[in-house]
Amino acid sequence: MNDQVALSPTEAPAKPATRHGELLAWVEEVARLTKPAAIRWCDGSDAEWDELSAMLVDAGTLVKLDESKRPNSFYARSDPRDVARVESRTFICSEKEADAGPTNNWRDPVEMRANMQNLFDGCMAGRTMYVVPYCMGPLGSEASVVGVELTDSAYVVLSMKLMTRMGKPALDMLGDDGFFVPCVHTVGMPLTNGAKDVPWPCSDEKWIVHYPETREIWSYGSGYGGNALLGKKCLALRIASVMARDDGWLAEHMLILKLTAPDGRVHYVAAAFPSACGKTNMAMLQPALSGWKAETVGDDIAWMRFGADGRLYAVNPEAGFFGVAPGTGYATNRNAVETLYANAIFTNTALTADGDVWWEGLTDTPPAGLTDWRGDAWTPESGSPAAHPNARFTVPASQCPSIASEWDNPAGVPISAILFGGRRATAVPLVTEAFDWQHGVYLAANVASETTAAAEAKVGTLRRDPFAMLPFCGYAISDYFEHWLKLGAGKENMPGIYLVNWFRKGQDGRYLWPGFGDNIRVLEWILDRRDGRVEAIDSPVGRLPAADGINVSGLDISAEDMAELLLVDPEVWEEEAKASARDFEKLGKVPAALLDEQRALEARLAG
Ligand code: SAT
Ligand code: MN
Repeated sequence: MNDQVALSPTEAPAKPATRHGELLAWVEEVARLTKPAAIRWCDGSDAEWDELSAMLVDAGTLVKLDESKRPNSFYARSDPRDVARVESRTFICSEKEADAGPTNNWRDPVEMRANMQNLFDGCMAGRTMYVVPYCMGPLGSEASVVGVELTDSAYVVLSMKLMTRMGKPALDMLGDDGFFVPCVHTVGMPLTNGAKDVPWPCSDEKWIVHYPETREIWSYGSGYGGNALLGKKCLALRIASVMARDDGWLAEHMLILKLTAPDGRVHYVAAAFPSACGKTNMAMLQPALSGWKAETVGDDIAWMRFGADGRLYAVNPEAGFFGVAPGTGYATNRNAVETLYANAIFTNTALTADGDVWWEGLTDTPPAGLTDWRGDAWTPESGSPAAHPNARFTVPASQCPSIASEWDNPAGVPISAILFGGRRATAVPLVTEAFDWQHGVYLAANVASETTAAAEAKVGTLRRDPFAMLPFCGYAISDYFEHWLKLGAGKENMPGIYLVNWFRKGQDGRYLWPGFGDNIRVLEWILDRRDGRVEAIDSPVGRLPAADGINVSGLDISAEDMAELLLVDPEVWEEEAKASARDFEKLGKVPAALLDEQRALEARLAG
């Protein structure tokens, strides 16, 4: 058993609680390479959390927040060079370059392995290597996947406890010979020759490396979010998307939401948006229409498989939320704010004078005496935000007031509709229904969004982001389209596919749609469509609500604004169609069915 006592981590016993031969041998092999001062097997216990968090407070990595305001919660300030995912440094090292496709960075796996051997040689010197077993998906479910992350970051260990089913239960599930995804992570700052540690160790050199065929992940140089918490984007999306392709299921960048209509009808929807487009807000929606109830199943990732009834069932593989803090407040997402009452880690928000956290949008006026995410005294006159735009909270999903009782159910929830969206100031209507599955795949393949701060790309430019999976698909995106097409072909019980856009602006630059809780009005239309209760109008780009199709009762919106929200301007769409065709060309190969859809769209626009 893993009976840890409160020793300093360098003294902590390296006693593994498993007889899994392959795991034991791999841990030893990685330790031989990375040369840590100690090895510690993590059990995920509260005692371990207490010990490691106290150690990180001593090291200056964490600040303990005021216990009376936010019990058992911590604040971290990252190195300013380590604040987001690094897509330019993310690699899919499939055996064949074509299998990574033109939208992923590819390197030959043999060369990359040699490179990794060099980089990782001695990279954990002076540090503890933590062995972090974790399970993506409900414990005990056959559909869940166990990963083991070896990391020299205790901040990662604590974050993994919040984000996954971590520690002993995951190790027990693995048994003596179960399958696991090996994940190796280092901050890339060995403590050699008397080097002094810093509060947020990281490296200028960053590598986020995936070997899809052998289902392995190696990550170097970053301590942040999706670069370092390898269960999330690396395993549950990039590696899982490859497993899903091979085994006939879907691993998607989607929230899962349960909706109960005033008459008691229950529907579950999944929705994909590029990072930082309000996914967490929608996952915790507070319906503005009375009588509706919305409950959260997941906010970022959905794994979907066919049930015995031929419907698609979704599970949330995660156990926590890693959400963008700025813009999250009582007005925009009360459920998120209330989830954060305790047991949370905040990274790169601002710190208040009385030991709590603050960020833009939490309250209308900032409290006096803030320290910003860089550690400097901050006032509204400072000229830069107090919280980094990609500041994050990490918190257990179970604390969410809107969590659905079935969120942890291994059977998952049956999906009625799949929504795709992005931030589009122009062109794209509030909601469009796909004519059929194949057309829906075409719509999803053409999702585009104005970029945000979640990745290093320039903020505010339009980027095509098929299925909101561009940074997360572990294989060639055209093969991924093919997988989606095949999966739904000829099946009767598939969910409807919808394109939504909460971000359309008027000529005067104003947002036309209020968004947030009022999005229930669009969801109501979608679910009424699923239940055959409302008509839709054919347009060249898909089926739209009638002019009075969206329930706007109690909403202060003009008929002109509503018309503009649903407008399909043929001239604008001719340009959109051309852009789609150009972007398809960049992919090299595109499934014939999608080229058919492209031609059909052009014909409808011309016709
Ligand atoms: O940093 S993460 O990749 O986990 C968050 C995101 O970009 O959505
Ligand atoms: Mn995401």
